[in-house]
Amino acid sequence: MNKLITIERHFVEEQKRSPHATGELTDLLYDVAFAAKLVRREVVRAGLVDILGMAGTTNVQGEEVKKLDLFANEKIISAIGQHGRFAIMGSEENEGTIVPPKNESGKYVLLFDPLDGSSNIDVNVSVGTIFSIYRLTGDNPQKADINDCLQKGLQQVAAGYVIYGSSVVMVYSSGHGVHGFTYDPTIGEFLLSHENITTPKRGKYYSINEGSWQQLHDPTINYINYLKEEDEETGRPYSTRYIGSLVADFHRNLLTGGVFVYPATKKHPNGKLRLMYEANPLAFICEQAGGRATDGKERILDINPTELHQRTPLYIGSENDVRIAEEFEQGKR
Ligand code: AHM
Ligand code: MG
Repeated sequence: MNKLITIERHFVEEQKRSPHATGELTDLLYDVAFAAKLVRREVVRAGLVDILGMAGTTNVQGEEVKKLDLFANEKIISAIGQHGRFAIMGSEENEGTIVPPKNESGKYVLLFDPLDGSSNIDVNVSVGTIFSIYRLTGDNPQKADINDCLQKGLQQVAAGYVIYGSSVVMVYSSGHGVHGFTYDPTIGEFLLSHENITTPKRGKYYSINEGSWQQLHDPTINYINYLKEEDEETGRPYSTRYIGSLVADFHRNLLTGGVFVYPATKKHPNGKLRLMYEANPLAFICEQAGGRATDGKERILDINPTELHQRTPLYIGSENDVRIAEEFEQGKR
């Protein structure tokens, strides 16, 4: 029988690999996994919304039913905030930063997208939580402010995501490879299912919202047309796969190889996706798995952020595919 390794055990083993580790990162990753279980509990009941009550109404217990993304946001803030391990947090659902009640000892920053893929929430299609962890820039948690949140992606100490799909999977990296855990609801544990994920150098899928074709700039159009050309040697044409939940599209491409593109468009000059909540954490994971992530000109992890909710164009996935996308974007092809 295969050895069962829980996520907690894995965090502890990872910690032993860093001689100066204090165990704090292990604790806060465990907090994130715990919060994911709370969100999962609600997501799997989403189909019961007709019985339990629509968002904005009152359910049979007389409680107000919350929209799932707002529910996830509140759960994560309260589950994670209560231990005081994070001095400051930022969520895609909150305009400003969040200071947890017990912030006297936390040395870390948490940025997260509580439930990504909002258009898929009500139709039983996979959605996800994305998170990103940084160290405070100073050593006084009481002085933590927005500048602690506005660090380059390269400064992340850990990042990951949870997919609520046909099974629930948590993928994370603390800088020593990428590892995936599948939730076993019968024992309430995330179990190691994907150790040391590496992404193929070249993929077979491309993921873009082609409905916005008229809004695309020429370099992007040329790149997508290139992926559709027939060429046996380079494995083209690629197949299209687009779920519309970034986490799910990214996860599939990570495992099978491929490129996800949300470019700058005529309507959205900076793209749609958020640098701090979506692009940076996934870029960290992707690079750790041997992939690449860019805005077309600059490596995502090198971008100097200026705003919490800053948007960025995103090309992410298999190294060779992203390199070719960059060549198109930079007019080299
Ligand atoms: P959200 O944070 O409101 O859910 O938006 C982000 C989502 C991503 O999950 C997905 O990749 C993208 O929006 C899809 O956008 P579009 O509908 O424009 O293709
Ligand atoms: Mg999102």
